[in-house]
Amino acid sequence: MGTIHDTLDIVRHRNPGEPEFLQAVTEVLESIEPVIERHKQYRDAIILERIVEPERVIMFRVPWQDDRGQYHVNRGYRIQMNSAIGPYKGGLRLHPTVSLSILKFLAFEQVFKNSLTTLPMGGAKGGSEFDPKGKSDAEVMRFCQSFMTELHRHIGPDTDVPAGDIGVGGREIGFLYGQYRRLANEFSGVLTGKGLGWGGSLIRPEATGYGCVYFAQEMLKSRGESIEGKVCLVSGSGNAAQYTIEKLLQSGAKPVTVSDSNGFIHDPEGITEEKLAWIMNLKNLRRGRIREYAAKFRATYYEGQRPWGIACDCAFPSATQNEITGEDAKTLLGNGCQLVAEAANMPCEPEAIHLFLGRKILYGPGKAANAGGVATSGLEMTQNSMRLPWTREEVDDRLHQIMITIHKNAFETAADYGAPGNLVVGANIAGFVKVADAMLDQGLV
Ligand code: NDP
Ligand code: 2IT
Repeated sequence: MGTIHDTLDIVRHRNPGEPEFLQAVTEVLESIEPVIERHKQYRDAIILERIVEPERVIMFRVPWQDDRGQYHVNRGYRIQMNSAIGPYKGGLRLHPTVSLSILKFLAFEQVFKNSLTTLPMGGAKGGSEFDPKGKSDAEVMRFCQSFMTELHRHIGPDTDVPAGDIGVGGREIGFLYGQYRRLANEFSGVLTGKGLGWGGSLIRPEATGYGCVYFAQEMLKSRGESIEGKVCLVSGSGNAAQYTIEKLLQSGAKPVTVSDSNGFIHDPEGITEEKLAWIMNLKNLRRGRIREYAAKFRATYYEGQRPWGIACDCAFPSATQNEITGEDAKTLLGNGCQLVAEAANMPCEPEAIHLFLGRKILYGPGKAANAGGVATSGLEMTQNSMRLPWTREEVDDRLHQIMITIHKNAFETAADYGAPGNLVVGANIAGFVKVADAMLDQGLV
């Protein structure tokens, strides 16, 4: 009872057809074995069996009408995974690939990530398989209003605080917030990623990317190196990717790729601030495809491919889950890549992680490396509670400090448990212990 093997069997049996959830649970459970062996109280209290079971799964119908008057129905979800250390917290994803499995993996990861941030936040995730691509603003608004019409009864500023993720940015958070405010008749910090004029925090848009580069700098520092001059591959071209590139540029690194779900561009001269501003306009306002970059600037577009075949020093996967396969990892290693920092959630397949750890390159798992986004959401919640906004510098300093602390905690925990330099072990154990101890303190929850 209470062992890793038993728990994985239960998860497999209880969640058929959920490969991503099983993948995330397996990665965490296998790496926290030393802590389960060292602490009998976790085994006695079957903490593992409890922590892999969501506290609550909400699934609901989202009917909406398109601009031609036709009716549609999508499925909405909110996975409230664990609230032992704070209100549920985590993003909403709108993407055709969304499924129960994907949202459960994301909610599970979020529990440990949020624990690492040092802030009091539980873990959750939600969304829908609704595809915002090709929809008008009015259609997206009607979808968001319908989604929130059901979701509002399950969330609250001290209960569950959603935010953005793939397909959910400032526009969608605005529509969702407006509908919540009408239904609840309250103006509160129930969502994060809000507009600056109505409760949002400075630096929240930048936070995931900036935080990931801060984390990468700490990883490099542990080997007496710096990011300056490093050739970097970035995948994706959304929120996480854009601000990863911005901070890389500010730090003197050379980002040379960017991608979307259709392909990637390689710009050997480097993506500059001007080119980045153009990408932001393309993706955030015109909502176009990244292939247009190659027509505008001197660069090569590779249709249907991912950027991992380009020679680099560092890689920043910033698009989606399982975007670096074992084969990609071999190519990256063969080309001399020495750092992988995950701005996306679970972008590396297990085989890739295995290869990176085996070769002892610097590997920063998402729940540590991309925790800056949710950490700054936590700072937005703090400012909302105080009804007092902080300056850009204050939020950025706090974000930077949090990323330094997460790295230190993961690094030291890894060494403490006999796996020096292994930030998978370090992040998973450090994130787990805080939540597990809270669950022990609170009785059978
Ligand atoms: P965005 O919607 O802003 O951007 C997503 C980007 O990834 C787009 O370029 C998109 O391409 C690409 N993409 C999405 N799905 C796929 C796919 N199946 N295959 C290939 N490319 C894909 O989302 P974010 O930047 O916010 O999210 C990116 C990653 O970062 C996700 O893993 C997310 O969970 C993670 N993350 C985000 C945080 C945040 O605060 N936003 C915080 C922490 C992690 P296209 O334009 O073609 O759709
Ligand atoms: O994966 C993530 O951490 C996010 N999408 C951000 C969640 C949040 O609540 O800010």
